[in-house]
Amino acid sequence: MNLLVLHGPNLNLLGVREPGIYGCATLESINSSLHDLARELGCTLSTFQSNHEGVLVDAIQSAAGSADGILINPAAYTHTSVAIRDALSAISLPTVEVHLSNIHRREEFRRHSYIAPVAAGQISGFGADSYLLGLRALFTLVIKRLSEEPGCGT
Ligand code: CA2
Repeated sequence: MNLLVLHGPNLNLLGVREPGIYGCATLESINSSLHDLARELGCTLSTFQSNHEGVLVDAIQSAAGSADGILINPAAYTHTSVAIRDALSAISLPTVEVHLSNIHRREEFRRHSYIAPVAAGQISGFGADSYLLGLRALFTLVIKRLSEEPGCGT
């Protein structure tokens, strides 16, 4: 199983600015913990960060042929991007949305996610652990999907 982790804009600044909201973990340390967990679960993982909407759309489209599921923190694009939502909807791979902060406890504009309706679920508010919980959720989802495929025993 090959899973893709996508990080949206400004998440490259993690651990450098605003530790009060987003914690002290850097993007590198989050990716490293995700790789450790993937090894434990027995799957492979690719991680990618971009500050650009179209680049994230390209990465999602490319995942159609190479990944079994997507873990995504769309960051600010969560609240604005029909393009990312449409890309996820088009490829229809199992997707889990994660956020470091609890987006429902913050400003009103963060409560709406364009991504949530095309994701299997959303994990929000557990800091860097949101990613690890999200990876476990995605892994379980993909295992279930693969075992439900016709010709696989059902
Ligand atoms: O809580 C999350 O994970 C967010 O996706 C983070 C986004 C925010 O727009 C979403 O509403 C919730 C912002 C990511 C910006 O990351 C920074 C990290 C360090 C310093 C400044 C920004």
